[in-house]
Formats: sequence, structure tokens, C-alpha cells
Amino acid sequence: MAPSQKHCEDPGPTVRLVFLGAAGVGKTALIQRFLTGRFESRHRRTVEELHGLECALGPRRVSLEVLDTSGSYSFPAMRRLSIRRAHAVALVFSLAEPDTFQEARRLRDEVAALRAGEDPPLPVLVVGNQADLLPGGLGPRPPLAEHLAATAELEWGCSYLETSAKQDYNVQRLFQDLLLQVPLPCPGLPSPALRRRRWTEGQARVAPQGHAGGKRASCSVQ
Ligand SMILES: Nc1nc2c(ncn2[C@@H]2O[C@H](COP(=O)(O)OP(=O)(O)O)[C@@H](O)[C@H]2O)c(=O)[nH]1
Ligand SMILES: [Mg+2]
Repeated sequence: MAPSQKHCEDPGPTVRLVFLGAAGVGKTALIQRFLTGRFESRHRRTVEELHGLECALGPRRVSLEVLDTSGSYSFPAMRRLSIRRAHAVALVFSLAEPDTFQEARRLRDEVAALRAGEDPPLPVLVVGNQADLLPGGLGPRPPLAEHLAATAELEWGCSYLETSAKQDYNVQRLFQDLLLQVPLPCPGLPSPALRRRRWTEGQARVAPQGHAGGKRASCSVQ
């Protein structure tokens, strides 16, 4: 993390990350794993929950908002509003239940329709969660997962990541990938392309900050 005196005084721009996907795919579990470091095996229905934390992106500070959505069809107006206001979207499905990929496809179409023609395009990261439940666990990708990854990357033009909230696999990276793709009008902040290259070269990190055992209040991406 950059020393705090190097940060600008203002809280910086707000960056909104929105988690979409069918109910039960692990949206809440991924967010809770990131914020608290913990995993809960019980499924509790989410309506909509907004989490806020401070995040240092290199020398700049941003107010990070993470929106956890219900994944049900009951709140279409809320969903459309959250898509319109998003700076980046995590489109989560379960690798253990490939049918949930169809819901991801439907949501991806809705995102594409609502945010059509934007330059740069809204970053959308397709997240195959519950990877620990694949035959072979977190080992090599089975052919079905390979096919879903190729659809997300080649057909939809999105980036793709496999995660496990349960095993804490790629959860930091999920937030890092989303944050690195957000274009910010920040003086002194490297471009998304350079930030992504730093990540690829292993220089970028999301560092946990804040409360041990409690909810994380801040994070840092170098
Ligand atoms: N094995 C496994 N279970 C998970 C994982 N992520 C979530 N779950 C479980 O899946 C169920 C639904 O998770 P939840 O986060 O509530 O889903 P949401 O409706 O998308 O928010 C819960 O019982 C979680 O414990 C994971 O990566 N692996
Ligand atoms: Mg939930």
C-alpha cells in the first residue's frame, strides 16, 4: 500500500461494483469473503445490500461501493437502476449448476442493451463460482467449464475468472480485476491497460486493510 501521506485529501471518485447472477450462485459469499475473510455455508436470501469501503488505487483514493443483488426476477426496476449506475459488473454463475450460466447470459444481454454504445464499454467480468465443486476440484478446467469460459470471452467479449468463495480461491483477484478495468479520471493513476499489465506481470495486489476478524473498511490496489 502507498503511504497514506501520498494520498489526495479528498475521498476521491465513487466506484460502484455491481454483483449480478442467479440466486444461490455465491454472490453474497464472494462479497463476504472479500469483506470479512469468512465463509458461511448457509444461504440467506438477499434483497439488495450495499457495502462501502475506502480503496487506494495506486496514489489515488476511491470510495468503493459494492452492490449485492437478489438474483431474482422480482426487482427488475432496481436491477436496471443498478446496471445503469455501475462502473463495473461481476456476472456470477455457478460452475456446479451450469443452468445458471443461462441467467448470466440473460443478464449480460440486459447489461449490453442498457449500456450499449459506451466508449469505453462497461467492464463486465464473468465469474464461474463454486469451482471447488467441479469434478477434480480446483484442478484443471473440465471441458464444460472450458466451453463456458470461451463463450464469455469470445462471444460476449467479457473477461472470465473462476472462483471459490468457500476455498478463498481468486476472491481477491476478482475485486482486483474489476477495479483494474474501471476507467477513472484520476490524475496520477495509470491507465486501465497499464494497471492490467502490472497485474499480469504480478506487480498489482489488492491488500487487505482494516479490521481483523471484522468487516474490512478499506483496501488497496497497487
Ligand atoms: N461449495 C461452495 N459453496 C458456495 C460457494 N459460494 C457460495 N456457496 C454456497 O452457496 C449457497 C448460496 O450462496 P450465496 O452467497 O447466498 O448465493 P447468492 O444468492 O448468489 O448470494 C450458500 O449455501 C453458500 O454457502 C463456493 O464457492 N463453494
Ligand atoms: Mg445473496
